[in-house]
Amino acid sequence: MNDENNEIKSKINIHWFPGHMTKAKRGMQDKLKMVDMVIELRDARIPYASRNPLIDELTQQKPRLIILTKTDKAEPNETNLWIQELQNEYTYIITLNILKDNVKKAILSASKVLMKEKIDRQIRKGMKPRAIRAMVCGVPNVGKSTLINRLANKKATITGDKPGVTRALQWVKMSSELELLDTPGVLWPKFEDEHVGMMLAVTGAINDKILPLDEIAYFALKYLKENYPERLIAHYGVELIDNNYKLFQSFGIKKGYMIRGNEVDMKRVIDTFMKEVRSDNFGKVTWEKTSEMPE
Ligand SMILES: Nc1nc2c(ncn2[C@@H]2O[C@H](COP(=O)(O)OP(=O)(O)OP(=O)(O)O)[C@@H](O)[C@H]2O)c(=O)[nH]1
Ligand SMILES: [Mg+2]
Repeated sequence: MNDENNEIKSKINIHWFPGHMTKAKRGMQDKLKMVDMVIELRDARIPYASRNPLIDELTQQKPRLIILTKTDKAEPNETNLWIQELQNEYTYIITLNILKDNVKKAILSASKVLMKEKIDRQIRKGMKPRAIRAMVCGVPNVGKSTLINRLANKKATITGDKPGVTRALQWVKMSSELELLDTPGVLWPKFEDEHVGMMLAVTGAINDKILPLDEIAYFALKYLKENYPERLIAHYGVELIDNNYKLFQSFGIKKGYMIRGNEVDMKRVIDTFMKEVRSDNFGKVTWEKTSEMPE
């Protein structure tokens, strides 16, 4: 392992399980007794790294719907391969662009399938089926609150394009059929695998304030150069030279990010590059391919 990776690992391990996540974990544990099922969101760009072992551990006993979100930002072919892979493990898994797709229809029909036995039992007893209560969980910034707002047709919870927006658990009623519990995005206290930390950092699930952002940017640049070189060329209009420091400098020159006359403002270059990486400036990018994942 080189020094660069050591640096990233130590910084992530020290700071990345803030107090509100410990509280959230306890809150989720408490509320689990009250919910019928769990809706777990994972990021379609990083389906392996955004699987949260803490959620696996907490929610084992509950029926679980897995949703790969942000499919508009991931490569469709890769997403299909991931679905095939994950179908071996889970009963119900769907993909959603939460901003555009018909989320109501998708969630309601999936929930009814997962809850069928319970609903049938209530009907047999002559009862009107009670609203399904679902806990929505997943890593920070994956789209939990956005999903709930779309289901409720209103801004019932706060959303934002950064991790750690939701701080407390909150019930939101969608209809007489479905009630949802929004939860703060949680990570887990220690990354066993440094690749996972890197993936979560690249896609914006970890607060930048605790990250060595330039290391993350070098990693992202390397991956994009290897996998989507033509998109980088098209976006920046520069030749892709081997030396990544010099390449970042050439991005800065192209964008006119200069300080003190003729020096490139590297901080601005890196910050802008990471913003572009996390939006769709380089097209649809899947950061984890099924073919490269451990068994
Ligand atoms: N492109 C795209 N953006 C999405 C999608 N789902 C959510 N977003 C965006 O992702 C950002 C984070 O959404 P939130 O709903 O706040 O995420 P969260 O999971 O509640 O995050 P925390 O509360 O911080 O854990 C927002 O800017 C959303 O607009 C999606 O399917 N596609
Ligand atoms: Mg939220």
